Amino acid sequence: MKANFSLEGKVALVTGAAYGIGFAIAEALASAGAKIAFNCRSEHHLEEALAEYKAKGIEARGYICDVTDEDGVKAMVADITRELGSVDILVNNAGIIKRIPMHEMTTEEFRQVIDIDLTAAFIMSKAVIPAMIQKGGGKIINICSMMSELGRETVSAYAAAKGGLKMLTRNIASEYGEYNIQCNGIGPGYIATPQTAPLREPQPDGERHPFDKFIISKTPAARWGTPEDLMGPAIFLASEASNFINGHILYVDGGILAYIGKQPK
Ligand code: NAP
Ligand code: GCO
Repeated sequence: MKANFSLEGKVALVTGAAYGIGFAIAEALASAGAKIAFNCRSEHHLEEALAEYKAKGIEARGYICDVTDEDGVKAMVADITRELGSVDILVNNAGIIKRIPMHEMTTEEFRQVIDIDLTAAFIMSKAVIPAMIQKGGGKIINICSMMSELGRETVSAYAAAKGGLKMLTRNIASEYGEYNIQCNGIGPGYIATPQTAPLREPQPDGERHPFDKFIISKTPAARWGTPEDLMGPAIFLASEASNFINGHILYVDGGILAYIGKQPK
């Protein structure tokens, strides 16, 4: 038996794929043969992304839809089903972070992060699971984080959401595995995207940002990841090659979680 990585004939919906990790994952799934749908909130981001997909020879369908808006999500999934076919592969990628010390964070700010990074994966998955059951299977990939396993100062809401997303992943796998639905997570390490740009901003004296140096020293690969580092893992978890993998979080972190760190000089 040969491993089958082809996504020919599949419809993939990648949330928040206007740029960053989502864009690279959508590009990867398209390269394996999938038809691509994506969403984001800003019209400006949507237009730019559509032009970028086109420049890469990808005919992606883009939708303005906030993943926390359940009615909007249902309408988008209905449009995709009508225009491309029912969703075979859902990638819950849309996410935000707020870096605020926990004792200074408002409850509203905490809830906003939980809404986008955790509750939306529930809303999105709910919207596609019935059609997957009817069709005889499907793939859901949740974009988790180092913060599904680790904490650090200022990211309490994000870590709570991404830890929750890891467990939602395991629960979807548990609840729908019998319908041939595989739900797995990808846990990216520190990836150079707009979300992490403030952590890489050079200092006024031209020195690298202290967090930038810290991450390089914490990563055995000794570099930041790129969105392209997530392409192969996404194709694998979206394809038949991973049909007996369910409820797993695949960390793509250059070795961060394996490493105790360098001793101080
Ligand atoms: P990013 O550069 O900030 O991109 C986020 C994308 O999500 C954009 O397309 C954005 O477009 C969209 N988006 C945000 N909120 C949305 C909402 N409510 N509804 C619909 N779309 C929304 O982020 P990234 O670094 O690529 O991260 C993508 C995912 O990977 C996130 O879940 C993030 O937590 C996770 N992650 C990132 C890293 C990292 O180091 N970068 C590491 C681990 C995990 P609009 O603004 O137009 O909506
Ligand atoms: C932070 C970062 C992280 C990354 C990523 C790590 O402030 O620590 O933004 O949380 O984005 O999720 O895997």
